[in-house]
Amino acid sequence: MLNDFLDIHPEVRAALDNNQPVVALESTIISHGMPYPQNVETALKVSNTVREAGATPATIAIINGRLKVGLTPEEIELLGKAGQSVTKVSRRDIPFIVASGKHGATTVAATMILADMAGVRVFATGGIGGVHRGAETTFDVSADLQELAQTNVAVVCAGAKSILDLGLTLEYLETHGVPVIGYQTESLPAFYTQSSDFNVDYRLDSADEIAAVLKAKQQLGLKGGSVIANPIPTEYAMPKDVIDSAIEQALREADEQGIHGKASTPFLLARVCELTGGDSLSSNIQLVLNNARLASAIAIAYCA
Ligand code: PSU
Ligand code: MN
Repeated sequence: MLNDFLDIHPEVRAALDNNQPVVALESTIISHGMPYPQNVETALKVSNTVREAGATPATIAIINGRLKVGLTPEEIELLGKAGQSVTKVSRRDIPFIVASGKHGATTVAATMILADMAGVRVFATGGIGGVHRGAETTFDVSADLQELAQTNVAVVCAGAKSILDLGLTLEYLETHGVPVIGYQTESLPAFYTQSSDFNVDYRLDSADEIAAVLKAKQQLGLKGGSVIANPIPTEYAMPKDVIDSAIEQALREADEQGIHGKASTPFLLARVCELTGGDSLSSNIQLVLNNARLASAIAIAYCA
């Protein structure tokens, strides 16, 4: 065992020992990113999608103070049912949840840390945290970005939501040497929509090409992660005006109610979902499944 605090699920352990592809999945998206029961249904569906694509899923969380790489369906249900009452755990929070023996749902940053401890190199999620709009006064920059700067895990996402400042998020990633790869696109996807006003750094059109870049980065000893931005499939994308106005309203309400810190992203996600009458949730579910498929293909190519 690499680490006394770490429990790697036997199925994940076996895959890693045999150089078989593994895809990490996060748990804040379960507890804080979607409502129950869609959160649990989606998490189980994402795991199945990874399996069907030929890789082993490893959902990551903290359960009773143990760092878990690979959850049982019962553990996924527990986190989904508990929802926002589970602690949202980023890098800062990990030792507190371990020391107190509690449960924690891991953000992109914390999931990357645990994946790295276990040796899992590819991770699928919905959206990463980023530089929030208005960050020039609030300083609200997600710890996900700093983690991408230092931890060797590639994150497949659908770009970044426009609750964030996409331009500043790209600038931050550039400064910290984190490449943003567009899968079959030059435009940075904006989560609910396939494109934005910003371009990715590199467009790559196949999982093999992406895996080759990840390998080269690893072999060169360049620390840090990569962002692989995978546009939402056309049929599930949302009309730009509908999603933009819901986001504007959610941002205004967050400001009026003084929502800040770690509560900000979950508040905005939940409000956008309510304001679009659940349409944004269906898009969210589909793009996560789409990311799980691409991440599996990359993990398979990476192991080949
Ligand atoms: N963006 C989403 N869905 C999510 C999150 C972000 O579209 O569920 C979650 C992820 O777990 C991400 C976290 O790591 O929010 C970022 O939170 P913060 O902005 O507080 O760092
Ligand atoms: Mn923040």
